[in-house]
Amino acid sequence: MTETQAIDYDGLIPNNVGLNRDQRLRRALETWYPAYIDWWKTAGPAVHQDRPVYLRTAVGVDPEGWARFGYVKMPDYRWGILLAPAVDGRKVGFGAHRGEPAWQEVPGEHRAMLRRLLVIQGDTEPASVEQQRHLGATAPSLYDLRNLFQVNVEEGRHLWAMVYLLQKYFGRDGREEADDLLRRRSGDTDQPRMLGAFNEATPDWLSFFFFTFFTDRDGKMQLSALAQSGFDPLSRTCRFMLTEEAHHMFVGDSGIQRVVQRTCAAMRAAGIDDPTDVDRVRALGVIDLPTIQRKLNLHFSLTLDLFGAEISTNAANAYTAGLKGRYREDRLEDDHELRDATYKVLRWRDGAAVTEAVPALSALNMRLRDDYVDECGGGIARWNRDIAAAGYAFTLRLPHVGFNRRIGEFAGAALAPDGTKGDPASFLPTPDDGAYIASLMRPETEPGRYAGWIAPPRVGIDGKPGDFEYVRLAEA
Ligand code: BYC
Ligand code: FE
Ligand code: FE
Repeated sequence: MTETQAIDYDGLIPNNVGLNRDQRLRRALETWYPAYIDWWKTAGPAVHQDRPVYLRTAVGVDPEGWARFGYVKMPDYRWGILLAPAVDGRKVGFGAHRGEPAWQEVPGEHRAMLRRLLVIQGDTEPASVEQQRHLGATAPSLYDLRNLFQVNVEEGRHLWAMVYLLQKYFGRDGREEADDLLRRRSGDTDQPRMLGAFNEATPDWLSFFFFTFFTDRDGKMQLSALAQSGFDPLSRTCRFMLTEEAHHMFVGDSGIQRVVQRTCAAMRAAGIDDPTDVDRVRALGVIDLPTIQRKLNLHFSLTLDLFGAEISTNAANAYTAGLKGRYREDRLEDDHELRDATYKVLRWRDGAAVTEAVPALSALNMRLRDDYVDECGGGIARWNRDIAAAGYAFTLRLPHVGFNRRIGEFAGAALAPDGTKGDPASFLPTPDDGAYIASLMRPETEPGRYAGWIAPPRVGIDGKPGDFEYVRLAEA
């Protein structure tokens, strides 16, 4: 570890990248700043921008004590550019350049590919903020409202992370890409965000929790793969972004768990033995388990599309170039070049799912997706334990990976969640589900109180007591 870990807070843009020593870059970023704030105010949270929110702000990159908590109005948040400490003597860990010193500048031959990866990564961050723009109006508690805003400001910081790399290392076209990142909008017909799932609506808090559970976890997987990059500034940026990502997934995981707990408790109290008796369950003002399963089906399948096609030459090229590795590449034991290796891919052939061994290099998207699906299983098992503990014979399940897909092998294959032939639409949320959930989305703004469809969390944020005023709504 060499680089100093202290953050310079003096200028407009907190950073540990020596912005004061690079006037050209500093000017470029300070020019971009007002456009960013304008985007934040017009496309970011639609309500409560003028209220003090109890937020954590990154104040260092030391794993211990990197964040400080305090009340901040969101437009005043200090969005910083923070790189994890450099590792002395770091080498390119995989691909054709394996063993060469990690690059501190962009390798010319891979410039276009690297820029594309940065732009795609950067595009998802503001997209998610746009998707979640209206949720602040219906938060089930101040605790949840604060978590939403925490996720939002950190996704804003992740945009800064990519914009820093584009502006510092890509000159004029980097500046143009940075401007375009503020120009595209989630769901816009003319200038949509780049990847499918980031143009979908996040209409309610159940979707928000599934989004942070499933889609932020794709973020974790992709950032982990990019953290292995031979382009060292990207690796360091992603390593620090991953520190923040853990909380986003916690919000989703614990959010769904609290919904499940509340539903089960309400059914028990009402003497309901059959969790699929939807009318009776909904009469209690909680979200029935079958609806939760349909939302799960939707968000899981949308997120699987983000891994790209199972068999991809883009992925092979990015790996061979040393730009994007596998999940935990540095802990895997093989030649890290994958010249002769194969990997099993699930393919859709003549109306049947079949497993085929293909060259491992071409199957890197599939491999990352496999690692992802494994991880998703953990959260679902926890939710199911709560359902079982309440005495209900109902199991939430991940649908088949081919269910409801638009990208890759299974695009358009009409499968039911169990992998048999079926109409995907009949296993996705219906307009009636949406209307019912929408009817529950009323804000709870009293400190320590929670909407009736969700259980309180086990502990507060930053060790705060149950009735802590996470957002001061009365104060401007
Ligand atoms: N939608 O060769 P293929 C996050 C395109 S989330 C639309 O399989 P590749 C976050 C593809 O671009 C993580 N188009 O693609 C989460 C290609 O187009 P071109 C974001 C798609 O490159 C929550 C063509 O289809 N980061 O951080 O192997 C909140 C052929 O596909 C889609 C990254 O994704 C799609 N879903 O894989 C906030 C990391 N999928 O080039 C933030 C960077 C594919 O032929 N990106 N296409 O015109 C990548 O590594 C890769 O671009 C992808 C796609 C994994 C996304
Ligand atoms: Fe992010
Ligand atoms: Fe995130």
